[in-house]
Amino acid sequence: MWMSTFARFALPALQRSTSAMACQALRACHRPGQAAGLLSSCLKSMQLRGHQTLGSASLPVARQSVRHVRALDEDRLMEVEWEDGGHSLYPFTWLRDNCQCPLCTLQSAQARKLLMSDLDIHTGVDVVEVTNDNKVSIVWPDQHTSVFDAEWLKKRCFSPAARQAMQEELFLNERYYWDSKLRIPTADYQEVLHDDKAALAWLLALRRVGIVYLRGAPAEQGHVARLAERIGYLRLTFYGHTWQVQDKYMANNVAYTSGRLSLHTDYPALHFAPGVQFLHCINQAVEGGESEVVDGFHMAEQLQREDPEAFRTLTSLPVDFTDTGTDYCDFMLQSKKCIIDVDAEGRVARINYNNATRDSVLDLPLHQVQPFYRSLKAFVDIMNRPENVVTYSMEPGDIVTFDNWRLLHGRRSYISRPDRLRHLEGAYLDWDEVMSRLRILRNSVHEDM
Ligand code: OGA
Ligand code: NM2
Ligand code: ZN
Ligand code: ZN
Repeated sequence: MWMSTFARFALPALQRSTSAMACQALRACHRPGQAAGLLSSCLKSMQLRGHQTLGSASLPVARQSVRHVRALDEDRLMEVEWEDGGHSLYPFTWLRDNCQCPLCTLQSAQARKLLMSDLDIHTGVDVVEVTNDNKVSIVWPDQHTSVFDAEWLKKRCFSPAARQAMQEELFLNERYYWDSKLRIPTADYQEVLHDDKAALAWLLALRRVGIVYLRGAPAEQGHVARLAERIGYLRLTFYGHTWQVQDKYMANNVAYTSGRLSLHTDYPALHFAPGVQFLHCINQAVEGGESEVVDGFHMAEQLQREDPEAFRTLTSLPVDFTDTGTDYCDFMLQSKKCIIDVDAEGRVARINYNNATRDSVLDLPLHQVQPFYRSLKAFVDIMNRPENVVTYSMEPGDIVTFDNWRLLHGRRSYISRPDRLRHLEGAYLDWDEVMSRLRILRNSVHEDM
């Protein structure tokens, strides 16, 4: 079932564009657990944001042939003319720095051996030529020789379009923004564990959509750790390697009560908050306990449009967060974070907000206190709009996996009975490890095709 779905929708997509569409293999459901169409249909209701590089970004580079090379000595650039008529320029300094020979590169680690102290950043070249096997050869003034593969060079072309395509291939920063109409991409837990194509589709959708639902896990502890091992390793925090969300006596966190959790990101009290979160439902409450999620990037963009002043405030004022207690060991955390982080281009990059751990210490001059509250209220009002919130109810055996730098999540209050205590097991990972596994899976799935 999985294979046929995948073969029809994802494999051709993977051949064309690795990142964009493998996630179509995932089934998508309005409420996880209901049968529904493919992710492609849910994507129709979403808006594609970020770099618009879908077509070119992840195209495997076609066989590249070099027609001609020449040195532009004046500008200290090498110009490559490609068979398809295109041109690329490479600075001499960069070429010398990235010589791939065994003296300059430790091939077993694909790491640079050449030291900066041995790099002449004003070097010229003696000879540049195309070799018989279509590589580019450079002889440097000291007679050291570098040989560059055509495809290797093409991927590293300095044109804005090529750089953008390479960055998208490496980081997959293109996202689908969504609202309450999202049909959460859903996959089978066992398939994700045992099938590389299923695992790749899972991680691609986790990156692009920010949330993927997995069904079919046994309703017992240990499976968020098993899932983390599928990727690499989990992120240890003061709440342990994995943690048990239950109504606890003398709870050290509001999550460990039966109360409502308003929409939040986990752990803003850590300066480096966990990038990815897994929550596995082992037992659901008799009443209540439903889950809620919001696309924080989408809602922050709405705030920017509708209330630029509030957006400016929340992207510029650092807020104190605090968390004190004992769990894995005793802890006393303090952090300072803007509630909305933007990247160098001003795009929303991360949300840091948990009302429970926002500190009573508020390091602001008096006159900024009321404007801060007004801005936070505007943020929360947009976040809570019914058209932004996706609600679902987890059943035993379900695992939700989501981007904790992007999504806000919450739960309704619940009533447990002693014979049916609500119990979720959670774990954190970081995006570096998840992206690492995603790139490896993408390469191995490609090789199999
Ligand atoms: C948490 C949390 C969700 C839930 O523990 O931080 O968000 O459904 N839990 O209990
Ligand atoms: N838990 C669920 O920011 C937070 O305190 C989130 C973390 C206790 C591990 C809750
Ligand atoms: Zn060399
Ligand atoms: Zn949480």
